[in-house]
Amino acid sequence: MTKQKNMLSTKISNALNKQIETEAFSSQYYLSMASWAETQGLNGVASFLYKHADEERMHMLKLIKFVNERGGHGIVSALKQPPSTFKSVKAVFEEILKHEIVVTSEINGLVEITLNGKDYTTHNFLQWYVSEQIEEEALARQIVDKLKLFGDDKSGLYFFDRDLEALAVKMAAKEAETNK
Ligand code: OFO
Repeated sequence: MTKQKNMLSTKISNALNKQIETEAFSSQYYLSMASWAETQGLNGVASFLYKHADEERMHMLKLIKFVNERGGHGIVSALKQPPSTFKSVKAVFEEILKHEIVVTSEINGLVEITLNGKDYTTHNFLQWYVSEQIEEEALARQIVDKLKLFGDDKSGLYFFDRDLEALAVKMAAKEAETNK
């Protein structure tokens, strides 16, 4: 069989499939954090994290569809179980920041692979993820800084929870606007 023009190379297809797994894990990880936050009575934090988990799932789907459109096969793989309990809200957001920094370096690694393989279509597609990572890291950093401000103060946590509820509503509105 002759290879279709503009079809993904095996190397790039495998690398994208690895990213599909990462995005799926991110979604499960944030979902687990959301469920924990809900059991702690932190409904705003939970709403924000449920939304975040949905966004990661969307990142995964976008990749699956791209791989399939380019003649590859997006693979849904088994995932390791994320932690189910967390020390504190601050620990949750510090974990998110740490995780997003790792994801950014994986995206950068993917960009490099596409450049080396002269796959400019995939390189172009990945630019969306490059921008998304800038936003995600900045938001996580902003939230961690905010949490550092009030330490263990309970009323601080109450207002923080309310702020995150508002942020989750804003994220949902933005998503609805994009999907119109
Ligand atoms: Fe998919 O951006 Fe976070 O992980």
